[in-house]
Amino acid sequence: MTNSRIADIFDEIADLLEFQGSNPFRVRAYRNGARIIRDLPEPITTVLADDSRKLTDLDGIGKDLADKIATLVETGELSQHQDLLAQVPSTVLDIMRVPGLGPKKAALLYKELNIATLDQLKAACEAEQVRQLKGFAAKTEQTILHGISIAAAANERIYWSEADTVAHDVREHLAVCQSIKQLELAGSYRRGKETVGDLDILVVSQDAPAVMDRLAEYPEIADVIGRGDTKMSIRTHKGLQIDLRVVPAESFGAALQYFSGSKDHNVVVRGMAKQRGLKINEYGVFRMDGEDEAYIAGATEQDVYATLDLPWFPPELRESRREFDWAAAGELPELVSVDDIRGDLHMHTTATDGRATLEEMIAAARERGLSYIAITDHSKRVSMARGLDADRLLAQWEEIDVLNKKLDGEFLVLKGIECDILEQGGMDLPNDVLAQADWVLASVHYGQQQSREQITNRILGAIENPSVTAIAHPTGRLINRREAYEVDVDAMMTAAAKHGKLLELNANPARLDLHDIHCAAAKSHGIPIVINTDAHSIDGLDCMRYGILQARRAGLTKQDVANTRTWPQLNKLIAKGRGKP
Ligand code: DGT
Ligand code: CA
Ligand code: CA
Ligand code: ZN
Repeated sequence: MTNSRIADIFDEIADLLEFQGSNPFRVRAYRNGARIIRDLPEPITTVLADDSRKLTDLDGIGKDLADKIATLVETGELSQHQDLLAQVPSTVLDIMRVPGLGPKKAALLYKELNIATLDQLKAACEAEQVRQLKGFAAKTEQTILHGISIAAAANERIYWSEADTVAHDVREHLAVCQSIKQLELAGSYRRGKETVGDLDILVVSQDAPAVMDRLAEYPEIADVIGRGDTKMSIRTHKGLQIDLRVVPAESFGAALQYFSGSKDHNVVVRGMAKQRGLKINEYGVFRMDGEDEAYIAGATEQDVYATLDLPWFPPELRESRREFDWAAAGELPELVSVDDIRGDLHMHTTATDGRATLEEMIAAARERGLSYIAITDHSKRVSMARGLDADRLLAQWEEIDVLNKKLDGEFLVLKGIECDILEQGGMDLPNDVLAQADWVLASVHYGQQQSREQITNRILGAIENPSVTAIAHPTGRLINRREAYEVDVDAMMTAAAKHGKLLELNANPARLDLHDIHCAAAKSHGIPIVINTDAHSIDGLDCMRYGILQARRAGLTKQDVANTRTWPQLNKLIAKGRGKP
């Protein structure tokens, strides 16, 4: 049982207890437990399997929690959890997860209006019954209705980063199967799409039953959806479907090409094949020879594409956007990769809402092979995160000066800030302070419900400010949770190009903002993109690769991404926008 599965069960117990109106301390104990387990750097099963170690030696894990974890790992369930699930209608859990609702509000809806399913909730909102409850308003009904549609979508698609965890896990599980000659993940996962509907696994093996038997033993399996001679579908506890297909070696490339998609990309490929009297399917490329079909390729993707005089396409480009035009012109871009990145220009420390200190972030960034970072804690408007006022910021910069001296050119820490763009417009810190920074990100965190005109004007104001270097997470979307705010993206880009400002691709897997299509638009405006992790912890620095995938989907090259440059080169790039010659 994985750490994340254990954490999910504890969170669910907390939700169910809260729904029942249990003692808040008990609720909090489970929530804390969930957080601790989710953040553990190693699988908890490793600790359990090691006789020389005890769970209670881990930070924050007491006797009670340790017993429950041991029971969960040993038996796969916890009686408390089962009891609670028996007491509370399972559909109520869906209601708690609607954005804007939670266990408490769900309890009220259940008690007062007898609402136990999403359909009932939707109907009650539409009948304007919900607004009559204490703590609910007419506007809440709109929010709930919107939330229901988001929750429905979120149920169907998970973040790429989550799919990646499962992909590695299941790959490792299957690896012991001796008959597997090749294994590849296909589908939207391979294309690096920001959300994934299901995982598609392709295997070369002479012994399909053995591979399927092994998949059937996957510890995270909830049920087998279907099983045939060469294909099988399962569902995990988290509700993720995994499709497995076993193919012969001579079809592997064709199957990989077919099941990597996208569907639109493949429609074009098949059309081109037809024009040449060829047929392409998941088994190979075939030439029609009278009544017969002759196999001409299929072992590798390169072979398949070569029959159409096409180059091999990086999976991230296979969306039938511009890849075929690029190929025809011989101009397939050489996509940026994570190794090209030299600096990370958005991260937080314990000075505000980060969990690691300045020194810890520096050490972690060096370990990851970066040569410079910008420390960009929040400004004071973000009071929840104890945002910095001018004095605290200047003090942090003095600390950075000292550290840079010690680093002696081995590594560079830039004096930065993530400065809020205020609701009424203007920046949250005085210009004479911002002007002393090496790097200034401007962000919209508050007033996201404002009109398109208001938000756009606020962002344009920041772009025109000579102290600002880049706009962070420019559209404010949170995948599966919140739509982008109403910003006129084209006006933002026109202004950014004019004033020499950069736009961020925030690599947090829930943000990926700007997204691929906007990144491609920025490129055509001539705006360099800066890919930042927005790390709030050491692990957060590892999000860079999610941003890279999104950038690759946009067709960005090393040249298009500002932080592939050395700091002196990058500093030169932003100097124009900062009014410095
Ligand atoms: P997802 O799972 O919704 O995130 O998206 P995909 O792209 O992984 O879609 P999926 O899992 O339904 O199928 C994987 C690939 O297999 C898909 O990208 C293209 C191919 N494929 C699946 N079904 C069809 C089909 O009916 N026709 C064609 N041409 N291709 C298909
Ligand atoms: Ca899929
Ligand atoms: Ca599938
Ligand atoms: Zn940030």
